Amino acid sequence: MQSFKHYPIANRIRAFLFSLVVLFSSNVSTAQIEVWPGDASNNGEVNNIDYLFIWYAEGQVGIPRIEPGIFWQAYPAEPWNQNFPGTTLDFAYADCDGDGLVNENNSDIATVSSNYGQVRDGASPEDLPVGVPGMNIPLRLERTDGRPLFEGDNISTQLILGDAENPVENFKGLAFSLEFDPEVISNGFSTSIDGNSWINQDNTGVSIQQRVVQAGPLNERAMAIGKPNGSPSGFGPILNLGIIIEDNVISLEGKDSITTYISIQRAGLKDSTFNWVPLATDSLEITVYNQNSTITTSTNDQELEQASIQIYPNPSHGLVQIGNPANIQIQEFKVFDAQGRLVQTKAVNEQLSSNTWQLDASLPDGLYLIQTLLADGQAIAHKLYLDRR
Ligand SMILES: [Ca+2]
Ligand SMILES: [Ca+2]
Repeated sequence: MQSFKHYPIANRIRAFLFSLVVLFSSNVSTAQIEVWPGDASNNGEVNNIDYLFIWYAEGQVGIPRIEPGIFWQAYPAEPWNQNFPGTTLDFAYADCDGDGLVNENNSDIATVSSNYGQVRDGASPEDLPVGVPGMNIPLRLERTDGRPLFEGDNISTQLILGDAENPVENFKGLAFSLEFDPEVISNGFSTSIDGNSWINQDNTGVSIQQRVVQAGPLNERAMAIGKPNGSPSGFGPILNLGIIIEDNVISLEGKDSITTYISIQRAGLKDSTFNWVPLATDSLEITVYNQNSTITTSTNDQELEQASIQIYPNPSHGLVQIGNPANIQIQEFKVFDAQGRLVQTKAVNEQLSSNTWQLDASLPDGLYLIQTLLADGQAIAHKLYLDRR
């Protein structure tokens, strides 16, 4: 029975002797370090950038912590004496759970997620280089559908990283935040890796971590995308992002449209040398049209005329109804597509009080401009959204 009590002391003596052996058998310092679980970059805060450090150190093996654990506190640890390239940062910091192995499938990644947003005294934000458009690797969201947007609509987008002029070499990880107005854009983004993307042509898998946090009046979707087991080169789409417009956008009331932006902030790209690569980011502009009002592009002078000539319903299933209570003499209607091409004309030979006509069946769904030419030579314009669904 006595002997059981002695085992822990024997273990401690053994650990002490081991550390003496390590101390005298190598020239490098074995001074203990302090690991704050989740802060793999050891800059004092836990955020999406820490995922990149873990993915980079994937598979590294070192000394397990005497006291493993994942609470937000300092844990003493033996340094592994292997650093991230070009830094004095020990891989031991990336072993968030202290089991002696950096592995995204043990709890190292989960520890970043559970301690996300924690900050300790003396934290200093990562210094991310900012790129110049046309000179550095671009990072932007691009819509894959061109149609006008209304409340409740889904927007299909792709995240584009790199282009032919500025391709990505030896990609290891990307961290960035999407900032958006929560009154217009829902938190419910959907994300999927494009199966044909250059980022997974090596078939070693792509890791994604993301979470939504509030950032003042805006919301922030912090994202991290990494390749723990590969470092592909290429350019173009890497991620499909589905974005949802809120059903009820209060600020749209009484207006024809509002414009909002999804901006890319705090973007950092790591390559296989572990350097930060500058990124040139761009915002995605989104215009949401009001389904309940006539959408016009009028100048002030035209507003009276437009008030007396209505084009409805909007969106239209193909049938255009003309409201003309003041019996203004109309000469002709011209229909232009969103690129400004004339796609249909409709002559009117008599005074029109109320009439209907069909948009050409060949016209695809989308936004059109209906120009009404009056007998007195004036032209007025209405936007009309064609949706045959
Ligand atoms: Ca950190
Ligand atoms: Ca670990």
